[in-house]
Amino acid sequence: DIQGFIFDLDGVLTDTAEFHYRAWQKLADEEKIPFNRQANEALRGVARRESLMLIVGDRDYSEEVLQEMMDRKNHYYVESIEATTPQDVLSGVIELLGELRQSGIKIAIASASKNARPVIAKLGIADLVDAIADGYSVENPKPAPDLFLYAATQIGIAPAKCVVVEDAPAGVEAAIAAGMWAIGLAPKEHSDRFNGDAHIVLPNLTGFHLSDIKAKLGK
Ligand code: B16
Ligand code: MG
Repeated sequence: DIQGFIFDLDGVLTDTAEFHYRAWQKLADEEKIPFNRQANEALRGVARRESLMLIVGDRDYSEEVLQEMMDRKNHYYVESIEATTPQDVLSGVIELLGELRQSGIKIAIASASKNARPVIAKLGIADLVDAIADGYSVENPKPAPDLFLYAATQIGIAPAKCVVVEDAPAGVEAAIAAGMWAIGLAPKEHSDRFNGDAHIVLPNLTGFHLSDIKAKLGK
């Protein structure tokens, strides 16, 4: 039976995925590197350095220049999350978190982002979860299972009893590698994003209940 829920942050609990995209786009434009919204799909949920490497491709930059680019992108991103408020929690999230807690389910947030804690604080949801794993928690980023396994340890629940909610292929891959159940969130036009790897694909968490998840997973 399901005893733990692990939520990704960007693109699941709030829409900062759009801010990450705009910050990378600005950097790419400044560096005259071709990049667009479609290319950004490959960066979804991917950690900062790995994202930059996907953008620069085989262009040869020194470590110092790469570092400066990551800092610049992060500066743009941090600026854009300044104005984040509890209003930015996505629809259905507060209801689901409340229902999970009432049912005695342990809850963690597991984000690849080094900015996860300030975002969670601004959203005002820190008290609704039992543990937070972020971009500082483990060394190997998603699609490695490490971050989710770390989160499961933090809430004291075996991986096989955890459900992960993700918007990124790299995140769903990480959840499967961790031996967990995976719910993938994607708009209808991108519902094939997870290549059939997610156990459940939903457009968003609006109106979704623990009982629906248990029924769909046969748990
Ligand atoms: P930072 P998630 C991920 O967060 C984002 O989806 C991804 O776009 C970002 O590059 C990554 O965090 C690292 O973020 O640069 O703030 O450390 O989806 O795992 O919550
Ligand atoms: Mg995400």
